[in-house]
Amino acid sequence: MMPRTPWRCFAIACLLLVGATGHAQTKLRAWNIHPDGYPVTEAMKRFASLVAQGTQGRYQVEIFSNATLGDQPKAVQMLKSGEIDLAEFSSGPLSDAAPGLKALNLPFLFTDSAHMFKHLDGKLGERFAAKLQAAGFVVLGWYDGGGRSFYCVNRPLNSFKDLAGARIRVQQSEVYLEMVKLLDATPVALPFKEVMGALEKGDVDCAENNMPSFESTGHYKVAKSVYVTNHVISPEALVVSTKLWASLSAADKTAFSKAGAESAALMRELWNKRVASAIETASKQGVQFVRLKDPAPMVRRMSPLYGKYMNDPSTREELLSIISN
Ligand code: BDP
Repeated sequence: MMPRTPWRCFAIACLLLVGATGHAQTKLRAWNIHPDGYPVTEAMKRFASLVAQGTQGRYQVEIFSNATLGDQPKAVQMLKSGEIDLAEFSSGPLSDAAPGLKALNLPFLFTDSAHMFKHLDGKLGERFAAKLQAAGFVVLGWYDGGGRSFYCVNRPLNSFKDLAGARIRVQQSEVYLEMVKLLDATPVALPFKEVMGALEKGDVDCAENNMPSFESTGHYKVAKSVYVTNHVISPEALVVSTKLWASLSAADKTAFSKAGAESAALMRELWNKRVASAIETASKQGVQFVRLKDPAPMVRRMSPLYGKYMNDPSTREELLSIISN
């Protein structure tokens, strides 16, 4: 009988593993910025279990939540280069890697999430997905980033003019930086996880986000005035790297796509409940919500942005089809 050298033991272990499942297992690394219980995280968990089911356990998705693998702009680059396999991104930072997506960040473009999904679930979504694929990202589901609003520490907000002179945290994303400048305020691009500290220390006066993030980050504990502008109805996307996608068989691609679509449906359902509970939590803690009644003056203030992106050949066509529908 042959002696059991270490390499032989290893080879036998591999054979046993493959024998037990019928095939080898591939582990995939998924990046996520949100905590447990957040709609994005829960939908990604559903995606992971559907992928495992649909590929008979050959693909196992491990979710790294809370941006433990790095902040969003860094993760966008990591996914593009295939260093991570999967992620859920906001269209803000994603548009820096795929400039055609900048159209989606324009203020007051969509009236609400239903209007946004009418486009993203149709032809326009396919066009954006093609642009993303050319940049290294394969879209498996459009998630809801809801309406984003401004909120400040020690600064009552009754009009967008009250934001003038404030230092406002934004995502690292061109349109967001330009939008805040047009409000006569100073944009400060900071990673999501650093915003709470910056608000507490007074490094920034204000920030802007959707209500679930306003609540999950604890920003509502220090920023007590919210101006409900819903200035950007922001899409988010569950994406895999083109490198991973190219390595999948046709049947596995179908399993991944199905899992993506189902996870997006779950996400959107959880989202609406979370918006309501976030507003309730913040209200109970004394947060004052003032609604923007007439968006027209703020829209007029943003007009240089519309001019710029209508003249940009990478965003013009998409903008035209959203505006005309
Ligand atoms: C949240 C998005 C997340 C962004 C974050 C931000 O879900 O992807 O990173 O806003 O403002 O709503 O950075």
